[in-house]
Amino acid sequence: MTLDLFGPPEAGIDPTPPWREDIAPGAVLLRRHALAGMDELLAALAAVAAAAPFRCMVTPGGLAMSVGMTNCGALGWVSDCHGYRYAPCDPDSGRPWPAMPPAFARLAAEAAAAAGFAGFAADACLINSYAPGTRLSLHQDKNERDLRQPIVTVSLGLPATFLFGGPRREDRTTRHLLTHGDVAVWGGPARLHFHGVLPVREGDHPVLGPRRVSLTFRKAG
Ligand code: MD6
Ligand code: FE
Repeated sequence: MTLDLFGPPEAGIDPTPPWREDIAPGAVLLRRHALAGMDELLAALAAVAAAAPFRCMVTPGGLAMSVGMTNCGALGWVSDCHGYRYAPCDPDSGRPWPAMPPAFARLAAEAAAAAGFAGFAADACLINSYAPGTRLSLHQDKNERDLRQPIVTVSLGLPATFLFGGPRREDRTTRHLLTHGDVAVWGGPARLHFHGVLPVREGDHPVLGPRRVSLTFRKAG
């Protein structure tokens, strides 16, 4: 018997866990990368959500977003009738956003470095909670000051299909099922690529229950 029975690894995929998949120049999925420190990550997530609860923000057009959001770090992503921006305080409480937990900062820096972006120091972490049926439509992240810094997203809980496109909205997109512990990093030539999340399917995750949670790290200021 030979290892040939299992076939050669697919092009671009290193099958050792955690493994990486290049999805575009400058964009990579670090599969299961967050599993190793998961207990600490989830404890920190619970502490942040207790201090700054998830809420549905309002778009500049006046519609309530379906995804629940909160933040931690020096800056938080907020949306209201005036537009999208980063703000140092939680508009619901008037207090600064909870500090970035060390476990969050470490994971973001380490994942960015693994993707080729050394020295990433996130000052903003947007935390999204997707109930089944909720989605994030195709968009670009372009409110950050230094577009040389990448975006790092950690997926937790229910799986979801991530859409990754190109620099123009009409560019074709590829679909990637993100599951618990997967980390996506995009920057460099992919920094302004359109992306989104298809409606999350019904389910009940053993650790997080009926939802997907994502942590999106940015150097915003
Ligand atoms: C995600 N989130 O939740 C990816 N971008 O998996 C985003 O891409 C995002 O939630 C800009 C503003 C809010 C977001
Ligand atoms: Fe985004």
